[in-house]
Amino acid sequence: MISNDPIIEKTILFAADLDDGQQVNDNLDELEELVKTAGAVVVGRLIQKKERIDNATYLGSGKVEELALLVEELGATTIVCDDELSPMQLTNLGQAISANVLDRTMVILDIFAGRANTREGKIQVELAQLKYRSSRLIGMRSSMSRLGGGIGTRGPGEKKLEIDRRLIRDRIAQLNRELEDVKQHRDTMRKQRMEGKLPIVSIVGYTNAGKSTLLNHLTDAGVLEEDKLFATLDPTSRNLKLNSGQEIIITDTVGFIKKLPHHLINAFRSTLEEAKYADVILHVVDVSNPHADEQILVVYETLRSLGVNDKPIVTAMNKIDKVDDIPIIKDLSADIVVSISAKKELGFEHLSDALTEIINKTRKYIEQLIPYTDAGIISRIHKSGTILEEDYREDGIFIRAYVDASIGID
Ligand SMILES: Nc1nc2c(ncn2[C@@H]2O[C@H](COP(=O)(O)OP(=O)(O)OP(=O)(O)O)[C@@H](O)[C@H]2O)c(=O)[nH]1
Ligand SMILES: [Mg+2]
Repeated sequence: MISNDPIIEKTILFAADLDDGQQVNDNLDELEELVKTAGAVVVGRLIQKKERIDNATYLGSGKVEELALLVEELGATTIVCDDELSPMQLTNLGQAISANVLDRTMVILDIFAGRANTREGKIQVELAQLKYRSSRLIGMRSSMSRLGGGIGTRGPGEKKLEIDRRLIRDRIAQLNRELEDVKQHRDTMRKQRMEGKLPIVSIVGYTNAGKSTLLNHLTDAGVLEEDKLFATLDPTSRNLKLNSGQEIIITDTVGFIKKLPHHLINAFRSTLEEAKYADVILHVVDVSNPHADEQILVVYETLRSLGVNDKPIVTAMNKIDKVDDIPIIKDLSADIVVSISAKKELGFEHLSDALTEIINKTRKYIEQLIPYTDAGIISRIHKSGTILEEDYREDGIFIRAYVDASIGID
């Protein structure tokens, strides 16, 4: 796999503040978490209030000089921009400042590259990296020819870029073919899961909200949970029996974040779309995070952009053990909201009841006597339904239950 270039060490974060309601300092807090997760330290920040982004250098020329001085003063080796930089901005900043120039997307790609475990995850990350890189190469080429390229760069430089681009194109094609293979395998598994008729609950939420912790404490999934962003990349599914006896399949997958790079969304589409095949969305929110409200919005925006609409939603306000008073956080899209602590296993009963209630809404209610000869139906009701009452009588079993609409009884 092509590594995402430089090793990040001492970094300075920078961003333009366009006064457009974006909380730039908060965004930089999050960028700092990302940079730390990628294994580097942040030694400084620089924010410029601006009306608009400078096409050539992102910051204005005075600020670029200031940043160059800051880099020297603090001995920084890398600068990271909170927004995606264009190829021209990358080149120009790289020339003006003696440090590696990165942007938020590159940092996220770098984290993903370090986290991918499965074949699918690895292919997806490499694809995203290559696509990001090839768009930079193409841009770099045009900006270079505009500049005339300088002595010695133009001829061989262009040729090398041509070769790079062809290699990248070939590799992208090969990866796409491999991904197609893996996807088919996954589609088959998904189909089997859906044919199993067990309701599928998909855990979604902002990165670090506690999704994997919840899955681990509900089942014994053994998914990596860490106080780092994007601890989980690969989807994990487990069977879980709710208090009502109802069995479900519950899935944990990659978390969402503000400004999730679109190359990553495209490459990870099949993973992110896991929620599309769910009967119920379980939305985990970290109530101890001061930006919980905004994170909720980001989650719903991302779900919408993935085409996940109109699913019943249970929201679990998580980490209540970490706060003295549970803050008032509204999730207007949720059908049911419960408060939990995944880590301390608080509120699990309410969560289980909420899931049962929601699942039952997607099912039909039956109240009837089923002859013993219909053993197939009886066992399917046991497996996938919620039984409210069961009475073994002479001529059959009298059952009151919620069952999947496709079970052949009226
Ligand atoms: N105090 C407290 N900490 C929690 C709780 N739930 C999760 N955490 C912590 O929050 C951090 C993130 O948890 P994860 O389960 O890895 O979060 P995630 O949503 O899976 O994150 P990504 O996979 O990175 O998207 C870990 O350090 C957990 O121990 C909770 O209920 N209370
Ligand atoms: Mg996780």
